[in-house]
Amino acid sequence: MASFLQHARRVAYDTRKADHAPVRQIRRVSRTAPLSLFIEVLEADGCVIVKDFTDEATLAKADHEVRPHLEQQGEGAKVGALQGKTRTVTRLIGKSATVREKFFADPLYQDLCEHFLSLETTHWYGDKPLTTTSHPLLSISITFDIPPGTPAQGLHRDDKNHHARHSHAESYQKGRDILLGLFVPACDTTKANGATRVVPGSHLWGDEIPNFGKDGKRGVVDAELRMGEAFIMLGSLYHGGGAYEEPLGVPKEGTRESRTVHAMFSCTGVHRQEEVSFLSYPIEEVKTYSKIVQERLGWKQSEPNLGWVDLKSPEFLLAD
Ligand SMILES: O=C(O)CCC(=O)C(=O)O
Ligand SMILES: [Fe+2]
Repeated sequence: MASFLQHARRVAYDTRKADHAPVRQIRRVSRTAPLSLFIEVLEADGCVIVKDFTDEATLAKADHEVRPHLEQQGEGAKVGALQGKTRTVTRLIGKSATVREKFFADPLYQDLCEHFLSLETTHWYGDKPLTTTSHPLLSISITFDIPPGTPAQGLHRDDKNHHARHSHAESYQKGRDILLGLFVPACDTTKANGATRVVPGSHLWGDEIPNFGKDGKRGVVDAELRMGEAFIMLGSLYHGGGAYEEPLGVPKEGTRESRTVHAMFSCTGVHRQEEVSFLSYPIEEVKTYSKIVQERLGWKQSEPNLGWVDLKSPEFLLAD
């Protein structure tokens, strides 16, 4: 297995072989598989599909909570990779208890965040060592809803927001990434309706101009997802929303035709969150959230000495 992976890596990432790099598929793994398999696939490919992440009833609940916010939206934002067509629901985990407690708080996703993003460091007070751990934070939660007539996004890395720098690597080194994303589709996503385009293996590329070939498709795979599946990717993976060129004539009853995906990104506990959680989620609402969500929003200090109030971890403010 290991040598097969090494070979596949060499073939897929050799940017000098410009024209015939094989397109790898995104691997699908069942949530009953050991965590180590998810880690192995993420390290090798930069992304993985969880086959049985959730179910239709849970997706229907999330849809019920999110859809009214979506339907209120007119023009989409023009910022970052967004080009004005994509409708969004920001501060998503405050608007949907289901997205928050069933998707974002999912133990598999959180375990992977802990593995890839937590930081453990030993430092010295004189000759006394102290080892501390900083746990991940939610960076942003947002629904991306693209209607027919949406062009493909330019392929990009989401850790651009944190000015991340990358050097070419033959194999994965823990600590390389500062973001881990979770995409939960609210409909089946296909090439025709703008499934996210991803470049498996590109998390090991450096910062030089990426080579997607003359046609811009080299190494690019459509992350076609069935409802109930989820897509997890490292923040250094090249990706972008796909094109939804023509209406397919398949809107759900009472809704506009669109491709809807709920996305959540976690960052390390020492990076700045994309959405300012303390201003996005009022304290009275945070008190009703599960403990893991409170912690991931920053209501627990990052050891040592970050995120304090009066030199104390802020969760005492949630106590009454
Ligand atoms: O809509 C998508 O599939 C991805 C959107 C995205 O990557 C972005 O806006 O940064
Ligand atoms: Fe992105």
